[in-house]
Amino acid sequence: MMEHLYRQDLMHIHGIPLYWSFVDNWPQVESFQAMPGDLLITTYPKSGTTWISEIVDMIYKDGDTEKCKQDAIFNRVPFLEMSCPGFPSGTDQLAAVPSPRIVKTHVPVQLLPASFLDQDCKMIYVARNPKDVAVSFYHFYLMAKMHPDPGTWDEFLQKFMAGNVAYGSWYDHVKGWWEKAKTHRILFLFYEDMKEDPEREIKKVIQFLEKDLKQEVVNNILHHTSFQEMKKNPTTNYEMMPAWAMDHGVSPFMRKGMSGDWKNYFTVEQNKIFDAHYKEQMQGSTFRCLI
Ligand code: A3P
Ligand code: EST
Repeated sequence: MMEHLYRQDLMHIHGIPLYWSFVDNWPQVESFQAMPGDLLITTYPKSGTTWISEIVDMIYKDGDTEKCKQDAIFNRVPFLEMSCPGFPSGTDQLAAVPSPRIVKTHVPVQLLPASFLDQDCKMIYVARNPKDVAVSFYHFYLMAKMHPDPGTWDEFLQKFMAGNVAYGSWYDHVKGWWEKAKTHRILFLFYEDMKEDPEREIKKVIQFLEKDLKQEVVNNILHHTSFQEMKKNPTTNYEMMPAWAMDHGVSPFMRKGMSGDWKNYFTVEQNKIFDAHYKEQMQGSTFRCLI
């Protein structure tokens, strides 16, 4: 029934490859009016967006699991640039949410609606090892048929390195946001740090949001936002999305949730080429992450 939406080529919005269905609503994205109390969660896709979203929403709700379970994560934290037949647009969803809102976006920094900067909104960026991002993105392409056909893993990896995937170059994305974080209120986090010591990273978020939560509440947030819990929670695992949009039988949204899964996909040769390309792309930047 919705097959006509599937597997079409990406379009370009200000030079960035994006889903064709996002194009029509772009004027609403550009003119989006952020409010001073809005918090922006900004990531390159597959970097832990859903994870940090659930953590932040739990902090906003003082660790009340029941309140969080009242609605799907994609409604509690609307996706700014989302637009697709059969769904409310992100901008329409946000218009109905009372302040203080939590907003999700994947846009590269140069496409960020100006109002977020004008209002000096707080933002949280999460970066992840690009090798794991590529593997996760490949599986997302397979299960969410709005994406073009990814081809073989090797073909997809080449597209990823060339920035010929949704949201464009991972390298440009992290470099752009890394620079922005030097002058704006942006908490810059890493997926691998969150895996290594989630309590430490959650406490950073609590401090950044100027909240004061009891250790007992922190423990509850830790438990509720663990991969195992989020995988079985229908409000966080995306199983509330219609099956035509996401086929969890092909690959579940909550796939593995680990650091270093790339080692199961990259050949020795692919890894060598990737490392050389990474070095070339990231030279001149002070950004560092695990690869
Ligand atoms: P994998 O495909 O490697 O498993 P995003 O939310 O940005 O789309 O990112 C999705 C990735 O984050 C998936 O990675 C998913 O499994 C992982 N993820 C989601 N929740 C997580 C959690 N609580 N802990 C660790 N990883 C999580
Ligand atoms: C893209 C990135 C992301 O982090 C989350 C989502 C959730 C909603 C997805 C969208 C996406 C990609 C395009 C869709 C959309 C639901 C319908 C549309 O087909 C899969």
